[in-house]
Amino acid sequence: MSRKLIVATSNPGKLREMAEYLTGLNWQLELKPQELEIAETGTTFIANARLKASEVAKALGEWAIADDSGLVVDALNGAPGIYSARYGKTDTERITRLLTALGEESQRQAKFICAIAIARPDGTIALETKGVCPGEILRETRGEGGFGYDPIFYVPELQKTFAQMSSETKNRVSHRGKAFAQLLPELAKL
Ligand code: ITT
Repeated sequence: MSRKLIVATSNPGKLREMAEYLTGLNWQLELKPQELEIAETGTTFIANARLKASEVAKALGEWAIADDSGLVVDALNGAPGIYSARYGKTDTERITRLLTALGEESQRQAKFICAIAIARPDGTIALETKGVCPGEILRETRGEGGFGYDPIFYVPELQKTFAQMSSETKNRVSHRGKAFAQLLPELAKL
């Protein structure tokens, strides 16, 4: 018998990627109701992932999975970090603000971080993991795929931005891909 797993996100790009990792497992995925919004009051990615998973699980009385992620830019002292979603109203605004903040700065190292938590129906945390993907911030957008900050996040080893990669390639190298690679064997044991 398959159990229900609520995917606790309102971000369609994230949802698509999360679903790609989670299909084919013995879990029946269901999206959280839109009106159920959890305030991200934590000060770390892990804390916010736990909070979202736990509150959604408790509210619905079901297992829930949440992802808290963001872009950490060295030359901006780690900004936008856990505030990546709140850095602007749209993806375009967020990208423009980041490129303006960096200006002609030559130190453009950055990393994407993804924390994932899975909560039991009573809100206790059953699993959590974190994945990191290092890269650089370009001076302009490149590529059409992906979502969010993907068009300005360049991975030197592949000589491509996340937005220029196939979804298979992004899923293999990304912060979310790394977090799920650790999570999936543990999820299978639950
Ligand atoms: P939920 O909390 O509802 O899941 P959110 O968009 O608010 O959705 P976060 O608080 O975790 O999610 O913020 C993540 C931010 O980082 C958001 O602006 C994303 O677009 C961006 N982001 C995360 N992963 C990304 C990826 O793989 N590619 C590009 N941008 C990403």
